[in-house]
Amino acid sequence: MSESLINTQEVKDLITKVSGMTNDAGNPRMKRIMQRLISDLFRTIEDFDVQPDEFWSAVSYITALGQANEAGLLVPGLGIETFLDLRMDEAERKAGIEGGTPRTIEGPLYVAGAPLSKGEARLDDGSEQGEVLFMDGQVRDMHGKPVAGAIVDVWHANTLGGYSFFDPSQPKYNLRRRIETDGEGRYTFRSLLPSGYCCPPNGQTQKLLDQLGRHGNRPAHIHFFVSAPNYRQLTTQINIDGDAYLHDDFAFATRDGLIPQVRRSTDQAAIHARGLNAPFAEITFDFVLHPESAVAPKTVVTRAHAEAA
Ligand code: MBD
Ligand code: FE
Repeated sequence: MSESLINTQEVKDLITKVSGMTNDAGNPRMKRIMQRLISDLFRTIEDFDVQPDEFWSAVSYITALGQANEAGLLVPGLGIETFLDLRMDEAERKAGIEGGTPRTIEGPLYVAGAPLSKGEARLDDGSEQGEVLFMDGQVRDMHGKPVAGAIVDVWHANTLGGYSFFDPSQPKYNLRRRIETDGEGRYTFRSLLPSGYCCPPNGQTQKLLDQLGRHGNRPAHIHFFVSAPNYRQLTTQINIDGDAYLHDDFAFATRDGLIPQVRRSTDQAAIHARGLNAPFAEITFDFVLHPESAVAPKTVVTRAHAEAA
């Protein structure tokens, strides 16, 4: 090809008009971003000589992705949610905020409004069999001072890797709770060890991952929002050590400092003391929060969330 089409005046004028640059209405920031996005798209089409059939298959893909409610699944799969985390980390470093518990992505499967209890909770209702997990820990500030009254909002998958609400076979708010820390900043809960998540095998996200030669698996993990007045909200996850996908997460959420030891209890006396009849797992994990800051970006992200009906 001789000359670049996107450098011609005709196409430059087209992009200028498309992005509303020739009018005084609308949103100036949106116009500039759209101008960049459209330019980059045109450049990509030209550089790769994208054929109309290929282009229209991409349009169909986006349509199907939205219809399947998988946009929020493709985003972490393409590393975009991790990139947003890295940007937040960088902004915090520039604001002098370092250390504390690392953040990692929220993912698409949070449901707002889970039952709230003080100090402790049980996340499962006993209807599912699996390895019992007891998890506990303390919420502290950067000086090691306990944060009483913090809210630990926890959610995770069941033993099949499914999340309640999105998996309608599970009870309402199954494996989802909000726990308020006690006077010493402590929380504790009983649940079942989750399994890893796998993208719907016939879904739109997996369809694109297939084209990239990638799997759609996440290692077993447990999600948390940890919040308290005057502290920066922490969005994070812990991974269950030993999972085959621990360092091969399709959503790129595994981080150093978020892989606590899993203690296995096989001692009969300990099993009976817990009222159980099989070995169980225990995890202790503390959350360290930063004080709220006027010079760093806000940590409470506005994002559409489901709420169980
Ligand atoms: C999950 O459970 C999850 O946490 C993410 C980020 C993506 C898909 C499923
Ligand atoms: Fe998850």
